[in-house]
Amino acid sequence: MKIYIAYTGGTIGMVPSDQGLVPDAAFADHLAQHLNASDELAHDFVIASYPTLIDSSNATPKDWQTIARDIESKWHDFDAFIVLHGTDTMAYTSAALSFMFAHSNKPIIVTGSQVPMYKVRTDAMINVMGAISACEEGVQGVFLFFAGRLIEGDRAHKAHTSDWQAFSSPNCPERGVLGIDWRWGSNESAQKPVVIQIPEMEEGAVTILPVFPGVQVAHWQGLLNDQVKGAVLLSYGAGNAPDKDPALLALLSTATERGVVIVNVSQCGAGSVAAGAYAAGSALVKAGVVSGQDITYEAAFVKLSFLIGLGLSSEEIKHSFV
Ligand code: ASN
Repeated sequence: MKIYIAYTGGTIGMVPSDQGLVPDAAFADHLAQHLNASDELAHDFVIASYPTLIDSSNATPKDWQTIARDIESKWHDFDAFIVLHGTDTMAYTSAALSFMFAHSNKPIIVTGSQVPMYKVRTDAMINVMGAISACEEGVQGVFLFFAGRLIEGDRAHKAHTSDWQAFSSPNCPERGVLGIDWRWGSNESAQKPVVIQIPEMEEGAVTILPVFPGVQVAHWQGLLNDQVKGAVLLSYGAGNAPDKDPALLALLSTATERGVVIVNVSQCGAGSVAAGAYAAGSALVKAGVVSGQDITYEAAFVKLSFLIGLGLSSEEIKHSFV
C-alpha cells in the first residue's frame, strides 16, 4: 500500500524549547526510521514535513486549504493519506477535509498525540499505528483517529485536555474502535463518487457568537461586523438564548436580513438543538437563525466557511443545515 503521511505540526512531533514545546523539522525523519524499521509494515511510506510547521492553535482556513491541495495533488499516486496534526484544532481540520473530499473512496485519516513522540510515555506511535491499521482495513472517507477511536471527520469534538482519549464523537457512533482487534460500527453512507472541492475560504467570514448570562448587544456587535457572512450561535441547552432583550434579537434579525447565515448549535457539547421547543428558542427562529441540529460547533464553523467559500447563496446554505 502506498501511504502518504503529512506532518503539519502539533505535539506529536514537538521538542522542548525555551518557550515550551515547538514542532521539530526533523520529526519526519524520526518517524520514517520507526516505520521503516519494522518488517511487519510492508508499505511504501512517503513522509513529508510542511515547510512551516505550526502549533494547530495557529491554524486558519488557509491551512485546511493547504492540506487539501497537498492531498489532491497526490490523489492518484497514493492509496491512503494520513495527516499528522495538533489536537487543538484537529476536529476543525478533519471536518474541513470531510467537506472538501466528500464521499472519499480512499482513507484520509487525521491524527496526532497528546504527548510528543520523543517522550518514552507517548501516545504518538499508538495513534500513528492505529491510523495505518485503519488504512490497511480499507476504510473509505475522512476520519479522525485517536486513542483507538475512528471518528467520522465531521463528527469529532476535542473533549479533554489531558486524557489519552482527547476526542469524543458526541452525536454519532464511531466507525470503528481499535483494541487488540477492530470492532466495526455500521457504515450507512451510500457509496457515491468522490467530490473534491477546495474553495478559497476567507478568514474572518465566519464567527462564533457565545451566549452567556448577561450577554449584551455590545458583546456581539463587533463579532457581527460587515465582513461576516456566517455565524455559529453557541446557545444554551436545546437551542435557547435570552429572549427578553429586544436589541439583542434585533441585532440577529438585522444580520440575517442582510444575508448572514446564523446557525444555532448547543454549547452542551452533545445532543441536538430543538428549535422552538421553548419560547426562548422560538425568538431565535423568528430572528432568522437556523437550527444546526446535532452538529458540533467545529463542524458548523467549517461547513459555513466551506459553503460560503463555494459561493452558495444564504438560502442554499441555510437549506444545507436542515
Ligand atoms: N497545542 C498542540 C497543537 O494543537 C496540542 C497537541 O497537538 N496535543 O498543536
